[in-house]
Amino acid sequence: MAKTTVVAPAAAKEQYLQLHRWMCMAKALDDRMHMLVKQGRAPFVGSSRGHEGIQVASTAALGPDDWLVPHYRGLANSIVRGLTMKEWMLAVFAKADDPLSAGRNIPGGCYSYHRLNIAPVSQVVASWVPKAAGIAYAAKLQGEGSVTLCTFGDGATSRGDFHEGVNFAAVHRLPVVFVCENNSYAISVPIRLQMANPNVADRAAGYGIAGATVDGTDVPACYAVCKEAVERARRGDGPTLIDAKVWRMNSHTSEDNHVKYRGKDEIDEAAAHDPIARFGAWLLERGWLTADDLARAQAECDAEASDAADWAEQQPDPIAEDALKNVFA
Ligand SMILES: Cc1ncc(C[n+]2csc(CCOP(=O)(O)OP(=O)(O)O)c2C)c(N)n1
Repeated sequence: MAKTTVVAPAAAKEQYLQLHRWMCMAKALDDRMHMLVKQGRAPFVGSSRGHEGIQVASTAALGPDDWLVPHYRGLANSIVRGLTMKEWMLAVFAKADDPLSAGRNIPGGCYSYHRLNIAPVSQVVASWVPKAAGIAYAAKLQGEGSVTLCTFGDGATSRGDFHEGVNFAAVHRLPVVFVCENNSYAISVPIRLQMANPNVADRAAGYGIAGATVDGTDVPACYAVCKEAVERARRGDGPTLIDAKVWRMNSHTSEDNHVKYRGKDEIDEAAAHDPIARFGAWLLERGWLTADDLARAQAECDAEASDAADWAEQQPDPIAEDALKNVFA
């Protein structure tokens, strides 16, 4: 079963265009969800705007049998693995056929998707880091050859789970790539109150593993760094800790209002670091897309997201009798 589309090393034109398309899909879903929340039709959105560059690049560096353990902000990661807009919208509307959590969890908050080797997204910050190490450990013991990609925010690196997971992976030279999507906020807590050294990858030396810092809005740079890390993991040379600097363009979630703790200048600056605009300009410079192509790509994705939402909203709700299904205690 094909689990994902793989972008080969030294990605060529068509592969870069595919990365751009995935970013547009993520933006389209994100924008549509914000609209649905405002209309009272959807409950919640934890936006991935600003993170799409590192998300598509890191996930595209994986192979079809590799594993993705993303954080709750990882919509673009899941899209690269093969999540469709309709599937995402089934989850947004908590429908019976939602393949992510059968309508049980907030959109994007907690889910897994076995068909796409995505397991498991959790709201408990950093709890998935030891799980990613465990998946990689199992793969190593079973001689499977798969690599696990684990993503999290800068705030997650302050938790004990982060240390335990990365240290275990380092000691056992596990095939795992840790990507910190460093947006310099944990909800309203700025990075200066989380760590005295804002460069998360500097900690790699302390664990005895490889580390790399990359501009997370620079898609080709992210792809190169992540591809190298995946290859390192696959040949048995252990984990890599990547610090990808990004800008969170929206509030933490739709339950938050960043105007209360970020100045206007900073919010404007975050908007100026849109990885989709940056990557679009890069494609334009190469003559691989025209301005019209860029606008059309986004418009097509926006229309697909709108159709997916309208379709999903009409699908059947879960039945009451199923409320306790798969609840063990
Ligand atoms: C163990 C735990 N503590 C607190 C929270 C509340 N919480 C949810 S998201 C979040 C911020 C995490 O920030 P970061 O890891 O930087 O990721 P970001 O959301 O910025 O992408 C917090 C504190 C939680 N979900 N789990």
